[in-house]
Amino acid sequence: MTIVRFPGGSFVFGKRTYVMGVLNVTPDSFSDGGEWIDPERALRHARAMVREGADLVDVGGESTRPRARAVRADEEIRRVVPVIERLAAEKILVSVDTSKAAVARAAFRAGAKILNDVTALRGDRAMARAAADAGVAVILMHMKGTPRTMQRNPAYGDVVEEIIGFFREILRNAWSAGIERDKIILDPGIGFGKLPEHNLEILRRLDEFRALGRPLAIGTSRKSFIGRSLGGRRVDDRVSGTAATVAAAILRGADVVRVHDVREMSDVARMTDLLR
Ligand code: HH2
Repeated sequence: MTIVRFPGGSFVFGKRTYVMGVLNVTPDSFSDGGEWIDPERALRHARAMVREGADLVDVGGESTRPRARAVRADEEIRRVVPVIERLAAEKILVSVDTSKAAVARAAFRAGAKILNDVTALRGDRAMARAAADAGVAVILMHMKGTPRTMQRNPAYGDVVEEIIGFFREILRNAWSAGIERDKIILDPGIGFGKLPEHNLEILRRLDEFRALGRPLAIGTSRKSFIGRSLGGRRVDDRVSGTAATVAAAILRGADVVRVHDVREMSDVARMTDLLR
């Protein structure tokens, strides 16, 4: 059992899988862009995800898909903070999906208890300090390149070994920046600078990341490698493919699954937990 504490609570990993519902308050996210940009709709959707089994809601105000438009910190804050404040007031556990320290600080003040940083603290030099000061739990994700460049022919020797090496360095850097090791959750970053075969390899060998001694999060939900693997399924037709990846990831040791289709994936997680 591994305990990861955040202000006011903790995750107890090892007993069951935590379901993280995605809430993109953006006009341009790859699967739900524009759907939740209105704060009232975003709140209704977040509450519905919690009713359907989400343990926490991951609120993001900037799309990370390739070629997404960069968003200024003030705009990102304007999108996410009102939603986080309301969710926190309703005692809903919130993570903030951002790589900007100013946005993270504003989100923590509004009540977010977890940082989800797809740049693993490398996007903004002030980020580690912001997370350490707030005492939040942090999800650190692997990405090769930047969202702008990551899908230009990503190449690896051994993709799993390379990501494990990256995590070892990130853990050292986070620790020297004042973030306690036992606050950290690692995520191999499905789709971030990876070809479909890299994503499949990571999922097949997910158990190897256990050697790092930290809980694992994984985000496969509706991603394009699922569409490609199934002969060109569109983004709204990848639920079953997502379910297969969620089940496989849990059987190989995933602790947190980041998903859009919370009702379906909570069932998959509960059922797979019983089979693990
Ligand atoms: N994937 C996305 C965004 N954030 N965070 C973690 N920890 N792991 C992931 O795999 C991950 C993530 C991309 O998905 P989405 O938020 O739906 O799309 P967009 O970045 O276009 O908003």
